[in-house]
Amino acid sequence: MKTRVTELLGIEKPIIQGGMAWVAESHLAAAVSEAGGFGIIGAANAPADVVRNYIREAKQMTDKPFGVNIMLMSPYADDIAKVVVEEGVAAVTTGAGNPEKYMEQWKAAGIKVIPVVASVALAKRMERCGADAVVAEGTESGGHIGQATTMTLVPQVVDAVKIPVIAAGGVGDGRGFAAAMMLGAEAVQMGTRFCVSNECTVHDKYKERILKAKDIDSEVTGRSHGHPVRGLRNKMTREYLKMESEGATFEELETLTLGGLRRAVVEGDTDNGSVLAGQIAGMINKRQSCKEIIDEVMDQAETLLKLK
Ligand code: TUI
Repeated sequence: MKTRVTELLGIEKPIIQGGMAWVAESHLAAAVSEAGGFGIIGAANAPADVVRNYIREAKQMTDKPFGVNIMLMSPYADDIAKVVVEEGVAAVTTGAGNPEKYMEQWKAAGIKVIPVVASVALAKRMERCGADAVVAEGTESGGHIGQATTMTLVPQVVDAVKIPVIAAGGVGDGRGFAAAMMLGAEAVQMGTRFCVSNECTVHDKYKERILKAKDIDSEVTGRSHGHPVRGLRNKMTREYLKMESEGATFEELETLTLGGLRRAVVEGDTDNGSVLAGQIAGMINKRQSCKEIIDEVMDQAETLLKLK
């Protein structure tokens, strides 16, 4: 299937892997790119040299293009903005902020720039600054989220900009893919489904938690301090929400979550750690390779869209 996004990124299938913090490292990104999609290394809060190593590792594992997601709240964002230029990555996606100040240097280096947006306003602004495409990410997503749903956000962003739109949030199979195309998207970004892939290096207990999750098992913490984050309900989210409802300060809440994602991803502590995942987790119930996932999604979508 060819779209402006497959052309832009030089990929076969219009499926992009979300730049999940702590989860999206070199093995996952390389496997998704090898399978014909677009793999992304999630820089999250990692220092620049760690990200540089991930990029070099991924280059050893695939000759296909891949990208880096820069989480703009990271204290290392400025350094990582330079690393992607030095290492010549094909594309950068950004999250949790406005990447305007970096756009000129990335464009000058020939890097495709694809900001992740949660609003029409930011999408329009990114287009004006020279973005090549945007990911319109609905509130169904895991991790740091905006307010609008994918169903409402994607068509509004499609109407507001001329650049291609990639739909994210709640897409986990060929039906979600086909629906996104109907809304005007030219690719999808999936995170949670790739998180349980064989090539994903997260702790097995993290994968098990996603595989066992039901439709309404996710919870949003952090709304009171303006950084809402979606993850699967556990001891930590219950405690967090209780403290939040009792008016706990940002600092008090931070102590509860500090290092929480590492605790879940690396140590497999899915009770006290942050098991970030999207609402689609309820539908994700099998382990597969990235190639199997991409082939299955495309096959199902092409049948539904009557392309074959
Ligand atoms: O960034 C994401 N998802 C993420 S980042 C992340 S790391 C983290 N962990 C714990 C707490 C906070 C972050 C985990 N998941 N998705 C893209 C996204 N961007 N979602 C929402 C936004 C966003 C929100 C506000 C983008 C821009 C924005 O305002 C910018 C502006 O200046 O208007």
